[in-house]
Amino acid sequence: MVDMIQKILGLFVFFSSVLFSIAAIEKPNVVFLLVDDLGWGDFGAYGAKFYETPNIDKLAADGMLFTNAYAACTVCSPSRAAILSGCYPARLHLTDWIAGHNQPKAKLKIPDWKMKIDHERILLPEALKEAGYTTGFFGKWHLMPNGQTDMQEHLPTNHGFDINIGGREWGQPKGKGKYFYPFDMPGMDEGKPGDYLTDKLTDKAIEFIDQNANKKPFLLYFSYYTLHSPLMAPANRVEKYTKKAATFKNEKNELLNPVRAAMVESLDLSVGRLVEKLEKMGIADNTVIILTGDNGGDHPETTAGLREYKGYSHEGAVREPLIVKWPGKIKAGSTTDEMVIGMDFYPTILEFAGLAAKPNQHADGVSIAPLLSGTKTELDRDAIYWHYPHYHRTKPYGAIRDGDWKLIEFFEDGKLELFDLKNDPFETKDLAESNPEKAKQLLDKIKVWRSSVNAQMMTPNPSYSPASDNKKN
Ligand SMILES: [Ca+2]
Repeated sequence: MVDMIQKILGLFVFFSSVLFSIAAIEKPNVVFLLVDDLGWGDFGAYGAKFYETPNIDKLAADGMLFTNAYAACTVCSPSRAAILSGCYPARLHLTDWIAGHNQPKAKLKIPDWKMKIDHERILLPEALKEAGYTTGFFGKWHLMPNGQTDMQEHLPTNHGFDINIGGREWGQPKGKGKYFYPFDMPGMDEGKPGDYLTDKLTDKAIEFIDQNANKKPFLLYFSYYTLHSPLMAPANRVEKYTKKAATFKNEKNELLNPVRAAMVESLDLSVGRLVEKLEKMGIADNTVIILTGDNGGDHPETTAGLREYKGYSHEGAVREPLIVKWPGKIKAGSTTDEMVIGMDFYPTILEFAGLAAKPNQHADGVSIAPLLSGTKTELDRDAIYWHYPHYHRTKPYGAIRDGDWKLIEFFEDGKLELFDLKNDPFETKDLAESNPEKAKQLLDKIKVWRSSVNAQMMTPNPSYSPASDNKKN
């Protein structure tokens, strides 16, 4: 009898573990790593020689590296909103960094845009939470209507995250010590002078993995404050790069800033610690890691030669590193040139978790899961778009990338720039005049798209003062 009970119990444990592992396979953990102001040339895997990123390079060697991954905007908030909502910033009417720029004398008036994501939108963490995930947010949020009465209704915990460590209205660390303790951020009170923000957020993320590894599947959304200004890093890490810069042969015109290099190294150490933790907990094989950035590096020498950088209208502002690792599911060391964009993560992650989309979820993304699994080499999409009805370093503009072609339309004067990115990746030859048919075809497509997402347009500014045109935007 005892034997029988033991056998039944044994069978029960066996089947439970089978069921558990099936459930675990069906719904992987997701570690989404979003780096702030990440240049296309900032990682070794993307050609950096001055910056050292062994852990990130290992991630690429173990997973898939994308050469045509894009942010949905050239600045922080819209790009972040696109990832979380799966919608173009133009559709959300959230088209500039919060709280944005105001140019009262400029030629065009900016639309009445939103400094928040509407609660009717079901965001990625909400969709995953409903499907049984535990959702943790760490780091920079920057999606709250700064100074408005409903600001506190738009914290990460109001948009589907179970916990929020570090997220508030800020677009950069603004606590007393900025990147060093004291941080003045939610859940970040403990510490001592000298503690470094990237390291401390990583401690918190590792605690989260500890607490959740053997429970429900989890979404760990780690939105690094780094590499945004102000550039600050621990002295010992800076010293290494100060020495390196003294003798470095800068053949590729990299930014030899030892502090920024130390920030990149701190990021790399963080990624290494997270990967190690997943392995230690025995959940690495059931965890997808996605690493990308929210917009281009904040310096022309961070883009591996791509034209311009954060806040501008060319490739250096929006092309991002993207690495995805899922052992056993994604071929190690694979690469793809297929173009992907921020909105794609939402449907991709839903597909990983075996979830179908519901109303009010993502509207503009395409799942890149078939690229990652190797079942397809091309996505069923011909073009991606940008819409920036604001003044920044750039004049207001819209853009399309359609295959190898890229068209930029500047709203003030209708000027068009056309580039063949395959033959001219650094956008040096404007072909708009020599190929007006292609320019017109792409402009027509932009107009149709703008209408389809109900994009807000600029209007003539009655207070326009031509003298203001010479001012730096
Ligand atoms: Ca940013």
